[in-house]
Amino acid sequence: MTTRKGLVILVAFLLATSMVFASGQQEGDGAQEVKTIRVSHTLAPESHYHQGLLKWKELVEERTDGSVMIEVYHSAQLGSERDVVEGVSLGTIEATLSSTGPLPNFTNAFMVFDLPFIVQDRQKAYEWMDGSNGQEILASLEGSGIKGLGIWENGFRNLTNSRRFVDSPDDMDGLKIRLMENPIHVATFETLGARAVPMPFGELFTALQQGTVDGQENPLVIIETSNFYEVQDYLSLTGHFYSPAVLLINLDFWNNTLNAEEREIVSQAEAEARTWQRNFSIQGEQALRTALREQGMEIAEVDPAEWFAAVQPVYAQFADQVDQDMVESFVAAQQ
Ligand code: EAX
Repeated sequence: MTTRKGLVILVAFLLATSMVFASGQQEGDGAQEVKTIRVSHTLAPESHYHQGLLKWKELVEERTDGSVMIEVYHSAQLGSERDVVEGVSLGTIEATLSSTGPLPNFTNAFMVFDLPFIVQDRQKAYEWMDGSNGQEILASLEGSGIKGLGIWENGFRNLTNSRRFVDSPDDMDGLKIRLMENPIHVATFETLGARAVPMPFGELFTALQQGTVDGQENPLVIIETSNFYEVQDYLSLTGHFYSPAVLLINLDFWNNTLNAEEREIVSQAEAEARTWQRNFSIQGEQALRTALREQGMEIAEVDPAEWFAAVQPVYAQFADQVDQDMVESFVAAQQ
């Protein structure tokens, strides 16, 4: 109740400020026009998403002398990933950093990343994502009114649950696992024998706490910063999906509100913040294992080859929806 009320007040406030901003623009009083990028994400302020976006904000505001300002909204304050990506497409919000979870609603191009165990060498995967293939995948959103700025990191996803120590795929049988609302993710867990429950991230902590689901899967940084260890005793280091985080901005805002010089600065800052964010993410990993163990989680190291073998059918299942040339290219780039 209170959160919903808070959200209504926040939305009203945002509408009011954008109206003031719009009328200021119309008056053309000669004052420097400030362009604001509101960027939304679902994670906690301590997360790699938030810290990376703060880096982007710092670089952009400094280099544009404050003519472009970035406001970062965390913890799904402005909505779920699905709603906010839709908002960026419509232009009701300027930008978001989102997982690939909701992107199949717009384009099949990102589904290559959703395949289990597709990333085997993270550094080589970064190079591929930053190169022409990544650009082509990002450009597939333009028909939906979205400019993809770059592919950041969510991370390797690991399984947690409250019921039992899960070491091999056989242990999955019947576990109710929350997944992103993504067809490949759902199919992968069904293949493993789990009961897949797609759900927005914002509802997940409560669902775990109330036992609506037994488990979930996310990178360690999220398991830690979203306090999932409080309601999940078992962690399996499956690393079954590599989850990119895609920085998206409304295409019309990009083309028509920002000028060429600002676009250049915003892009350059994006590339630097992306590298910074990936490093931040990698550097945190070892400490996160220790921290989660200290919080009482029992950790299964698992044999990734055994899990990879168990989910093979998913590749055939989605062969006609995922661009096979992209899959081959991505795999070959990591040899
Ligand atoms: O993008 O929904 C999820 O589990 C995602 O990992 C999270 O929202 C960050």
